Amino acid sequence: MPAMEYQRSLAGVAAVWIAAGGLLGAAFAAEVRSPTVQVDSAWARATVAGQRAGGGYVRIENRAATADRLISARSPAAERVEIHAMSMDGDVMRMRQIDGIDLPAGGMVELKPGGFHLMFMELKAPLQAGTRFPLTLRFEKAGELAVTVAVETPGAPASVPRPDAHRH
Ligand SMILES: [Cu+2]
Repeated sequence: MPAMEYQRSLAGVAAVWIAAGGLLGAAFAAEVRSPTVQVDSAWARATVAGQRAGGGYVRIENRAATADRLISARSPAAERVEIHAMSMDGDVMRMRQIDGIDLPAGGMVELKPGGFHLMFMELKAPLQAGTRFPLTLRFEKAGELAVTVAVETPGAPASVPRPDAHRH
C-alpha cells in the first residue's frame, strides 16, 4: 500500500521537524533566560566500553555585574552530572565532588582537565569521538542554559590527570 507508506513517511518527517523545532525553541528560551552567562568550548572526553564516568569541560563567562554560581548540570547522556574539583592529596592528585563553582562578576572560569570539571556519571552509552550531546547547566542567578557538548578523542589535550587519580 504505497499511499499508506507515503503517509507514514510524511508523519515521520513532521515528527522530526517538530522535535527539531522544540530543541531549537528550548535552546533559544534558555539563552533568553540567561543573557548574563555565556558558555563556550563545551567538550567531553571520549570513553571506552565499560567506562561508567566521563569528564566534561566548558568555559563559562559571567557578563553580569554581580557574582553567580554554577550549581548543577544534567544531560540525557548520563544518569547524573556531578561538579568535581581536583586537589592534591600528598603528591597524588584526586578529584572530589563539590556543590558548585563561583563565577565572579565579569569573570571567566574554565573547567578543564586537571581542574574543575563536570563528571558524567553512569553513562548510558560510551561517549564516541566526533559525536555531540546536549547538556543543561543551572546557575544560581542566571537560571538554566542549554549547550551542546562535542566529544573528543581521549588524551588529545595536555595536562590530563593520571587514571588512578579518578576514583569514583
Ligand atoms: Cu571527576
